[in-house]
Amino acid sequence: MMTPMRYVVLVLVIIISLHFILSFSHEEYGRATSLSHITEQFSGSKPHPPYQEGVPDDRYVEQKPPIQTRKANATFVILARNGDLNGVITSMKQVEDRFNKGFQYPYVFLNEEPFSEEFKERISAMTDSKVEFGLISKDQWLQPSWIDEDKAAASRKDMIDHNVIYGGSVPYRNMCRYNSGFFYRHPLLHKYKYYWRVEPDVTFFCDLHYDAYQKKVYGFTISLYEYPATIPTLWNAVKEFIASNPGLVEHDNAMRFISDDGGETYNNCHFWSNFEIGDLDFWRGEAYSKFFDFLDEKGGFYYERWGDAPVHSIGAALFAKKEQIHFFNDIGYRHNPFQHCPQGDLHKKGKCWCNPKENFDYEWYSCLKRYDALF
Ligand SMILES: Nc1nc2c(ncn2[C@@H]2O[C@H](COP(=O)(O)OP(=O)(O)OP(=O)(O)O)[C@@H](O)[C@H]2O)c(=O)[nH]1
Ligand SMILES: [Mg+2]
Repeated sequence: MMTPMRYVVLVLVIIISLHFILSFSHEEYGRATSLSHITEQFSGSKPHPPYQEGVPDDRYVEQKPPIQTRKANATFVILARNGDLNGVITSMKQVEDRFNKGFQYPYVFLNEEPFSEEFKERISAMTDSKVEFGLISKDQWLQPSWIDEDKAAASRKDMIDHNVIYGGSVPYRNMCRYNSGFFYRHPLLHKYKYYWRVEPDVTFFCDLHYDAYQKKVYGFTISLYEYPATIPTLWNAVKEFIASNPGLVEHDNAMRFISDDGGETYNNCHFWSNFEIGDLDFWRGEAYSKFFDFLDEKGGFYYERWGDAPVHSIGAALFAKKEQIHFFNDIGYRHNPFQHCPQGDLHKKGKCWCNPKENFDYEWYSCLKRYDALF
């Protein structure tokens, strides 16, 4: 004879068994009777659309390790303001996807103001590589006190009157001087030998599956003419420096890239420095260090508007061997308004998405023909 208690237990066992069977065989029933769902019902929180549960972990493919091991002691360098964040992210995402996923070279960000938490968080979330954020000391960034401000202000006004691009800007001049003579001395860069400079809002068109740090002194993708109005006395200063330091000039140099008359005049050709892959030790070396100090003492970064592109280019052309200056023909690159788009097999090899017809290399304003003529 079954006691009433036994009936109760039996019924309970049947109900619980049915519950488990239905939970496993009917997804909807399982979800509706799950503890979390019941808790949600009691706590008043709403059910959510299925996509909010995300993709199950087991559907993710394991991340591949870097396809190449890093060969160089190198880093990316990005000088930027907090306000440049979106443009920096645009550039950096492409650097990661086109190249750095396979290498995981680190990044150094530099700014004369502290980077905001938002900047640091959004940048760090973009890469598995090490990222460091550095502060630039004011004495390396700001217009030096020995600059005659009245003279500098008069020059700025004159450039505004003549519509010289960035002619009225002191911060732009600070940036050009810092890039010319200080970035490679920042403590965060001491440990590195090579760097790749990246600017906000640039485009990288092609996949690059080899290590771009090639132990050259200076690499470029676009070369063009400088606005003469920004550098009226730069070449005189360069000639003065050469005359008093003949031993520092490399014998097998690239003078013919920057001068068409054996050094008498500057032809205004320069490598466009918003893209650079270069050797930090070259800038830190005796020849370029003395060259920069000499130019800096002339005050032309403020009395005129000397850019880091002509200053770097003249330095590389004079103090490096011409073979140490490398044209990255396979790096499809755009910084408005110019782009280098690889041609033919290189375009195919890099799976480039730029239109090969839009290529600055041999436009009238490009200096590539002068680089070609060096060899
Ligand atoms: N921290 C900091 N970075 C700056 C400042 N001005 C420019 N930069 C950075 O220096 C680099 C060059 O500045 P750009 O404004 O791009 O100069 P540009 O390439 O000659 O001119 P655009 O044609 O406007 O791009 C970029 O990486 C900028 O983010 C500044 O005042 N502070
Ligand atoms: Mg720029």
